[in-house]
Amino acid sequence: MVVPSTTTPVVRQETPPQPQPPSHDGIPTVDLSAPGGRGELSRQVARACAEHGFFRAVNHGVPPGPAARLDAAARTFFALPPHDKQRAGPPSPLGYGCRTIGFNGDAGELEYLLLHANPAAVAHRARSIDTDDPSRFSNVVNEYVGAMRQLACEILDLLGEGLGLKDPRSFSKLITDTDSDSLLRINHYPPACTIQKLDHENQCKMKSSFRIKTSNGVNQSAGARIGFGEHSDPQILSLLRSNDVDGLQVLLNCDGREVWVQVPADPSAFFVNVGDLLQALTNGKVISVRHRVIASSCRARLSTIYFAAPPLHARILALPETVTANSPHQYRPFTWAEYKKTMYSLRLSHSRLNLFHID
Ligand code: GA4
Repeated sequence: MVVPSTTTPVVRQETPPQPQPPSHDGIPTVDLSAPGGRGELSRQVARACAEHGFFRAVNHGVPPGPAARLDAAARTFFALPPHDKQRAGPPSPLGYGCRTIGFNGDAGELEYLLLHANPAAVAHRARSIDTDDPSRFSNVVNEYVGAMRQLACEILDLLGEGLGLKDPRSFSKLITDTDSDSLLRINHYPPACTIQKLDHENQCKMKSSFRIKTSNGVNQSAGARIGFGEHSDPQILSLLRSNDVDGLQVLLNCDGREVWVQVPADPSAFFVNVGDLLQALTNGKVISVRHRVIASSCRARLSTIYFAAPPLHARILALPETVTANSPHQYRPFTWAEYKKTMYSLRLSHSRLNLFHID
Protein backbone atom coordinates (compact mmCIF):
# COMPACT_ATOMS: atom_id res chain seq x y z
CA MET A 1 0.00 0.00 0.00
CA VAL A 2 1.43 3.37 -0.95
CA VAL A 3 1.02 5.81 1.87
CA PRO A 4 0.77 9.37 0.55
CA SER A 5 4.11 11.01 1.17
CA THR A 6 4.46 14.23 3.09
CA THR A 7 6.74 15.77 0.42
CA THR A 8 5.59 19.24 -0.59
CA PRO A 9 4.43 19.11 -4.19
CA VAL A 10 6.36 21.37 -6.59
CA VAL A 11 3.18 22.34 -8.31
CA ARG A 12 2.42 26.04 -8.50
CA GLN A 13 -0.98 26.26 -6.87
CA GLU A 14 -3.30 29.05 -7.89
CA THR A 15 -6.25 27.24 -6.30
CA PRO A 16 -6.23 25.30 -3.03
CA PRO A 17 -4.58 21.88 -3.44
CA GLN A 18 -6.94 18.96 -3.95
CA PRO A 19 -5.82 15.83 -2.15
CA GLN A 20 -4.88 13.12 -4.64
CA PRO A 21 -7.77 10.63 -4.44
CA PRO A 22 -6.43 7.33 -3.11
CA SER A 23 -6.66 4.55 -5.68
CA HIS A 24 -8.15 1.17 -4.75
CA ASP A 25 -4.72 -0.46 -4.51
CA GLY A 26 -2.54 2.46 -3.41
CA ILE A 27 -0.75 2.91 -6.76
CA PRO A 28 -0.55 6.62 -7.69
CA THR A 29 -3.27 6.96 -10.32
CA VAL A 30 -4.33 9.79 -12.61
CA ASP A 31 -7.69 9.65 -14.37
CA LEU A 32 -7.01 11.57 -17.56
CA SER A 33 -10.75 11.98 -18.23
CA ALA A 34 -11.78 12.99 -14.72
CA PRO A 35 -14.16 15.93 -14.39
CA GLY A 36 -12.55 18.81 -12.53
CA GLY A 37 -10.86 20.65 -15.32
CA ARG A 38 -7.44 20.81 -16.88
CA GLY A 39 -5.97 22.82 -14.01
CA GLU A 40 -6.72 20.09 -11.51
CA LEU A 41 -5.48 17.39 -13.90
CA SER A 42 -2.19 19.18 -14.52
CA ARG A 43 -1.68 19.55 -10.76
CA GLN A 44 -2.28 15.83 -10.26
CA VAL A 45 0.20 14.89 -13.01
CA ALA A 46 2.85 17.26 -11.62
CA ARG A 47 2.30 15.99 -8.11
CA ALA A 48 2.61 12.31 -9.09
CA CYS A 49 5.79 13.05 -11.09
CA ALA A 50 7.28 15.07 -8.23
CA GLU A 51 6.45 12.65 -5.43
CA HIS A 52 6.90 9.30 -7.15
CA GLY A 53 8.07 9.78 -10.74
CA PHE A 54 5.42 7.23 -11.56
CA PHE A 55 1.70 6.88 -12.00
CA ARG A 56 -0.95 4.75 -13.62
CA ALA A 57 -2.85 6.63 -16.32
CA VAL A 58 -6.45 5.47 -16.65
CA ASN A 59 -9.21 6.62 -19.01
CA HIS A 60 -6.42 7.83 -21.27
CA GLY A 61 -8.48 7.86 -24.47
CA VAL A 62 -6.08 5.64 -26.44
CA PRO A 63 -8.21 3.26 -28.53
CA PRO A 64 -7.50 -0.46 -27.92
CA GLY A 65 -6.96 -1.38 -31.60
CA PRO A 66 -3.28 -0.38 -32.06
CA ALA A 67 -2.25 -2.17 -28.84
CA ALA A 68 -4.16 -5.35 -29.77
CA ARG A 69 -2.56 -5.39 -33.23
CA LEU A 70 0.92 -4.81 -31.81
CA ASP A 71 0.50 -7.56 -29.21
CA ALA A 72 -0.66 -10.01 -31.89
CA ALA A 73 2.37 -9.20 -34.08
CA ALA A 74 4.69 -9.54 -31.07
CA ARG A 75 3.21 -12.91 -30.08
CA THR A 76 3.62 -14.17 -33.62
CA PHE A 77 7.27 -13.12 -33.62
CA PHE A 78 8.13 -14.55 -30.18
CA ALA A 79 6.47 -17.86 -31.12
CA LEU A 80 8.94 -18.33 -34.01
CA PRO A 81 11.71 -20.92 -33.69
CA PRO A 82 14.85 -19.46 -32.02
CA HIS A 83 16.80 -19.54 -35.26
CA ASP A 84 14.22 -17.34 -37.03
CA LYS A 85 14.18 -14.83 -34.16
CA GLN A 86 17.98 -14.60 -34.15
CA ARG A 87 17.76 -13.13 -37.66
CA ALA A 88 16.62 -9.88 -35.99
CA GLY A 89 19.52 -9.96 -33.52
CA PRO A 90 21.89 -9.75 -31.78
CA PRO A 91 20.85 -6.45 -30.18
CA SER A 92 23.21 -3.69 -31.26
CA PRO A 93 21.55 -2.37 -28.95
CA LEU A 94 18.53 -2.40 -31.30
CA GLY A 95 17.03 -5.64 -32.59
CA TYR A 96 16.13 -8.97 -31.04
CA GLY A 97 17.74 -9.87 -27.74
CA CYS A 98 17.50 -12.90 -25.52
CA ARG A 99 18.49 -12.52 -21.85
CA THR A 100 21.40 -10.14 -22.41
CA ILE A 101 20.67 -6.47 -21.68
CA GLY A 102 23.13 -3.78 -22.77
CA PHE A 103 26.82 -4.52 -23.26
CA ASN A 104 28.17 -4.80 -19.73
CA GLY A 105 27.02 -8.15 -18.41
CA ASP A 106 23.41 -7.44 -17.42
CA ALA A 107 20.88 -10.17 -18.05
CA GLY A 108 17.26 -10.99 -17.31
CA GLU A 109 14.73 -13.72 -17.87
CA LEU A 110 13.29 -12.29 -21.04
CA GLU A 111 13.54 -11.95 -24.77
CA TYR A 112 12.78 -8.66 -26.47
CA LEU A 113 12.60 -6.52 -29.54
CA LEU A 114 14.14 -3.07 -29.19
CA LEU A 115 13.20 -0.76 -32.05
CA HIS A 116 13.91 2.81 -33.00
CA ALA A 117 10.52 4.57 -33.24
CA ASN A 118 11.45 6.39 -36.45
CA PRO A 119 9.37 4.94 -39.40
CA ALA A 120 12.42 4.50 -41.67
CA ALA A 121 14.25 2.54 -38.96
CA VAL A 122 11.12 0.45 -38.26
CA ALA A 123 10.79 -0.38 -41.99
CA HIS A 124 14.43 -1.47 -42.12
CA ARG A 125 14.19 -3.65 -39.00
CA ALA A 126 10.85 -5.16 -40.07
CA ARG A 127 12.61 -6.99 -42.91
CA SER A 128 14.22 -9.36 -40.41
CA ILE A 129 11.22 -9.55 -38.05
CA ASP A 130 8.35 -10.33 -40.43
CA THR A 131 10.09 -11.83 -43.44
CA ASP A 132 6.77 -12.73 -45.14
CA ASP A 133 5.36 -9.22 -45.06
CA PRO A 134 7.64 -6.58 -43.47
CA SER A 135 5.22 -3.71 -44.12
CA ARG A 136 2.54 -5.55 -42.12
CA PHE A 137 4.82 -5.36 -39.06
CA SER A 138 5.99 -1.80 -39.66
CA ASN A 139 2.43 -0.51 -40.15
CA VAL A 140 1.39 -1.98 -36.81
CA VAL A 141 4.43 -0.50 -35.03
CA ASN A 142 4.01 2.94 -36.64
CA GLU A 143 0.36 3.04 -35.68
CA TYR A 144 1.19 2.18 -32.05
CA VAL A 145 4.10 4.62 -31.88
CA GLY A 146 1.83 7.40 -33.22
CA ALA A 147 -0.69 6.75 -30.45
CA MET A 148 2.07 6.67 -27.83
CA ARG A 149 3.66 9.89 -29.02
CA GLN A 150 0.28 11.60 -28.75
CA LEU A 151 -0.32 10.31 -25.22
CA ALA A 152 3.22 11.20 -24.13
CA CYS A 153 2.76 14.75 -25.49
CA GLU A 154 -0.54 15.12 -23.66
CA ILE A 155 1.01 14.03 -20.36
CA LEU A 156 4.11 16.21 -20.86
CA ASP A 157 1.95 19.25 -21.68
CA LEU A 158 -0.09 18.64 -18.52
CA LEU A 159 3.17 18.44 -16.58
CA GLY A 160 4.41 21.67 -18.18
CA GLU A 161 1.18 23.38 -17.10
CA GLY A 162 1.29 21.86 -13.63
CA LEU A 163 4.84 23.13 -13.15
CA GLY A 164 3.76 26.58 -14.32
CA LEU A 165 6.19 26.71 -17.27
CA LYS A 166 6.14 29.77 -19.51
CA ASP A 167 5.90 27.43 -22.50
CA PRO A 168 4.07 24.33 -21.22
CA ARG A 169 5.01 22.55 -24.45
CA SER A 170 8.75 22.73 -23.70
CA PHE A 171 8.93 18.98 -22.96
CA SER A 172 6.63 17.70 -25.71
CA LYS A 173 8.47 19.76 -28.36
CA LEU A 174 11.57 17.67 -27.69
CA ILE A 175 9.85 14.40 -28.50
CA THR A 176 7.89 15.57 -31.58
CA ASP A 177 11.06 16.72 -33.33
CA THR A 178 11.49 14.66 -36.53
CA ASP A 179 14.93 13.60 -35.30
CA SER A 180 13.57 12.34 -31.98
CA ASP A 181 15.52 9.31 -30.71
CA SER A 182 12.47 7.61 -29.15
CA LEU A 183 12.39 3.82 -28.86
CA LEU A 184 9.86 1.03 -28.62
CA ARG A 185 10.64 -2.04 -26.56
CA ILE A 186 8.57 -5.22 -26.57
CA ASN A 187 9.46 -7.58 -23.74
CA HIS A 188 8.40 -11.21 -23.55
CA TYR A 189 8.97 -12.86 -20.18
CA PRO A 190 8.49 -16.62 -20.65
CA PRO A 191 6.48 -18.48 -18.00
CA ALA A 192 8.63 -19.34 -14.99
CA CYS A 193 7.42 -22.92 -15.11
CA THR A 194 8.86 -23.61 -18.57
CA ILE A 195 12.25 -21.99 -18.08
CA GLN A 196 13.93 -25.40 -17.73
CA LYS A 197 12.58 -26.31 -21.14
CA LEU A 198 13.90 -23.06 -22.59
CA ASP A 199 17.31 -23.77 -21.10
CA HIS A 200 17.22 -27.27 -22.43
CA GLU A 201 16.53 -26.02 -25.91
CA ASN A 202 19.52 -23.77 -25.42
CA GLN A 203 17.65 -20.76 -26.73
CA CYS A 204 20.24 -18.48 -25.29
CA LYS A 205 23.38 -19.28 -23.39
CA MET A 206 22.93 -17.36 -20.15
CA LYS A 207 22.21 -18.65 -16.66
CA SER A 208 18.53 -18.90 -15.88
CA SER A 209 18.35 -17.60 -12.34
CA PHE A 210 19.52 -14.29 -10.93
CA ARG A 211 19.38 -12.92 -7.43
CA ILE A 212 17.74 -9.63 -6.70
CA LYS A 213 20.27 -6.94 -5.90
CA THR A 214 19.00 -3.51 -4.98
CA SER A 215 21.08 -0.39 -4.65
CA ASN A 216 19.82 0.11 -1.11
CA GLY A 217 18.90 -3.40 -0.02
CA VAL A 218 15.24 -2.45 0.50
CA ASN A 219 12.68 -5.27 0.31
CA GLN A 220 15.11 -7.79 -1.02
CA SER A 221 13.42 -11.05 -1.94
CA ALA A 222 16.22 -13.52 -2.51
CA GLY A 223 15.73 -16.11 -5.18
CA ALA A 224 13.12 -14.18 -7.17
CA ARG A 225 13.58 -14.44 -10.92
CA ILE A 226 14.75 -11.12 -12.25
CA GLY A 227 13.01 -10.38 -15.51
CA PHE A 228 14.54 -6.93 -15.90
CA GLY A 229 16.81 -5.63 -13.15
CA GLU A 230 16.45 -2.45 -11.15
CA HIS A 231 17.05 0.73 -13.15
CA SER A 232 15.68 4.13 -14.07
CA ASP A 233 14.77 4.94 -17.67
CA PRO A 234 17.27 7.36 -19.20
CA GLN A 235 14.87 9.17 -21.57
CA ILE A 236 12.21 11.84 -20.91
CA LEU A 237 9.09 9.77 -20.29
CA SER A 238 8.18 6.09 -20.68
CA LEU A 239 4.73 4.64 -21.28
CA LEU A 240 4.42 0.99 -20.30
CA ARG A 241 1.53 -1.32 -21.06
CA SER A 242 1.38 -5.03 -20.31
CA ASN A 243 -0.90 -8.01 -20.54
CA ASP A 244 -2.62 -9.24 -17.37
CA VAL A 245 0.49 -10.86 -15.86
CA ASP A 246 2.07 -9.10 -12.85
CA GLY A 247 5.78 -8.46 -12.47
CA LEU A 248 6.43 -4.71 -12.49
CA GLN A 249 7.71 -3.24 -9.23
CA VAL A 250 8.50 0.41 -8.54
CA LEU A 251 10.58 1.98 -5.77
CA LEU A 252 8.22 4.49 -4.20
CA ASN A 253 8.60 6.97 -1.42
CA CYS A 254 6.28 6.08 1.46
CA ASP A 255 6.55 8.53 4.34
CA GLY A 256 10.23 9.15 3.68
CA ARG A 257 11.04 5.45 3.24
CA GLU A 258 11.81 3.83 -0.10
CA VAL A 259 9.72 0.72 -0.61
CA TRP A 260 9.44 -1.70 -3.54
CA VAL A 261 5.78 -1.74 -4.49
CA GLN A 262 4.19 -4.38 -6.70
CA VAL A 263 2.17 -2.86 -9.49
CA PRO A 264 -0.86 -5.02 -10.28
CA ALA A 265 -1.08 -5.66 -14.02
CA ASP A 266 -3.78 -3.66 -15.78
CA PRO A 267 -3.89 -4.11 -19.56
CA SER A 268 -6.28 -1.18 -19.93
CA ALA A 269 -3.90 1.30 -18.28
CA PHE A 270 -0.58 2.92 -19.16
CA PHE A 271 2.10 3.12 -16.50
CA VAL A 272 4.02 6.36 -16.77
CA ASN A 273 7.67 6.55 -15.70
CA VAL A 274 9.57 9.81 -15.39
CA GLY A 275 12.99 9.38 -17.02
CA ASP A 276 16.42 10.79 -16.12
CA LEU A 277 16.23 13.57 -18.74
CA LEU A 278 12.98 14.91 -17.31
CA GLN A 279 14.57 15.00 -13.87
CA ALA A 280 17.47 17.03 -15.33
CA LEU A 281 15.18 19.34 -17.36
CA THR A 282 13.16 20.15 -14.22
CA ASN A 283 16.24 20.58 -12.04
CA GLY A 284 15.12 17.62 -9.93
CA LYS A 285 11.55 18.88 -9.43
CA VAL A 286 10.32 15.55 -10.80
CA ILE A 287 12.17 12.32 -10.13
CA SER A 288 13.06 9.43 -12.39
CA VAL A 289 11.63 6.32 -10.80
CA ARG A 290 13.61 3.13 -10.20
CA HIS A 291 11.75 0.03 -11.26
CA ARG A 292 12.28 -3.64 -12.09
CA VAL A 293 10.41 -6.70 -13.28
CA ILE A 294 10.21 -9.94 -11.33
CA ALA A 295 9.31 -12.73 -13.72
CA SER A 296 7.93 -15.43 -11.45
CA SER A 297 4.56 -16.08 -13.01
CA CYS A 298 3.58 -19.36 -14.59
CA ARG A 299 2.10 -17.31 -17.43
CA ALA A 300 4.06 -15.29 -19.97
CA ARG A 301 4.23 -11.54 -19.43
CA LEU A 302 4.19 -9.35 -22.52
CA SER A 303 4.92 -5.66 -22.06
CA THR A 304 5.50 -2.79 -24.44
CA ILE A 305 7.30 0.38 -23.49
CA TYR A 306 7.53 3.57 -25.50
CA PHE A 307 10.56 5.63 -24.47
CA ALA A 308 10.01 9.26 -25.46
CA ALA A 309 13.40 10.85 -26.19
CA PRO A 310 14.76 14.06 -27.72
CA PRO A 311 17.04 14.24 -30.78
CA LEU A 312 20.64 13.12 -30.17
CA HIS A 313 21.95 16.70 -30.43
CA ALA A 314 19.38 18.12 -27.93
CA ARG A 315 21.05 20.08 -25.14
CA ILE A 316 19.66 19.07 -21.76
CA LEU A 317 19.66 21.91 -19.27
CA ALA A 318 17.18 22.76 -16.51
CA LEU A 319 14.40 25.06 -17.74
CA PRO A 320 14.84 28.59 -16.31
CA GLU A 321 11.55 28.42 -14.33
CA THR A 322 12.94 25.49 -12.32
CA VAL A 323 16.10 27.33 -11.28
CA THR A 324 16.05 29.86 -8.44
CA ALA A 325 18.51 31.29 -5.95
CA ASN A 326 17.35 28.68 -3.45
CA SER A 327 17.34 25.96 -6.05
CA PRO A 328 20.43 26.45 -8.24
CA HIS A 329 21.36 24.26 -11.22
CA GLN A 330 21.71 20.65 -10.04
CA TYR A 331 23.11 19.17 -13.24
CA ARG A 332 25.67 20.39 -15.73
CA PRO A 333 24.40 20.75 -19.31
CA PHE A 334 24.83 17.74 -21.57
CA THR A 335 23.52 16.41 -24.86
CA TRP A 336 21.36 13.30 -25.14
CA ALA A 337 24.14 11.76 -27.28
CA GLU A 338 26.62 12.35 -24.43
CA TYR A 339 24.22 10.86 -21.90
CA LYS A 340 23.65 7.78 -24.09
CA LYS A 341 27.36 7.22 -24.45
CA THR A 342 27.74 7.30 -20.67
CA MET A 343 24.79 4.99 -20.02
CA TYR A 344 26.04 2.35 -22.46
CA SER A 345 29.37 2.31 -20.64
CA LEU A 346 27.63 1.47 -17.34
CA ARG A 347 25.62 -1.35 -15.79
CA LEU A 348 21.83 -1.28 -15.84
CA SER A 349 21.41 -0.40 -12.15
CA HIS A 350 23.87 2.51 -12.19
CA SER A 351 22.40 5.87 -11.11
CA ARG A 352 23.96 7.55 -14.13
CA LEU A 353 22.37 11.00 -13.67
CA ASN A 354 24.49 11.40 -10.51
CA LEU A 355 27.55 11.58 -12.74
CA PHE A 356 26.19 14.85 -14.19
CA HIS A 357 25.37 16.33 -10.79
CA ILE A 358 27.10 19.59 -9.87
CA ASP A 359 28.77 19.08 -6.50
C1 GA4 B 1 16.93 0.91 -19.71
C2 GA4 B 1 15.64 1.47 -20.38
C3 GA4 B 1 15.45 0.93 -21.81
O1 GA4 B 1 14.96 -0.41 -21.77
C4 GA4 B 1 16.75 0.98 -22.62
C5 GA4 B 1 17.78 0.12 -21.92
C6 GA4 B 1 19.14 -0.02 -22.58
C7 GA4 B 1 19.21 -1.26 -23.48
O2 GA4 B 1 18.56 -2.28 -23.18
O3 GA4 B 1 19.91 -1.20 -24.49
C8 GA4 B 1 20.17 -0.03 -21.42
C9 GA4 B 1 19.38 0.48 -20.17
C10 GA4 B 1 18.07 0.98 -20.72
C11 GA4 B 1 20.16 1.59 -19.42
C12 GA4 B 1 21.67 1.28 -19.24
C13 GA4 B 1 22.25 0.56 -20.47
C14 GA4 B 1 21.38 0.86 -21.66
C15 GA4 B 1 20.85 -1.33 -21.12
C16 GA4 B 1 22.03 -0.89 -20.31
C17 GA4 B 1 22.69 -1.70 -19.51
C18 GA4 B 1 16.49 0.62 -24.08
C19 GA4 B 1 17.41 2.31 -22.45
O4 GA4 B 1 17.32 3.27 -23.18
O5 GA4 B 1 18.20 2.28 -21.34
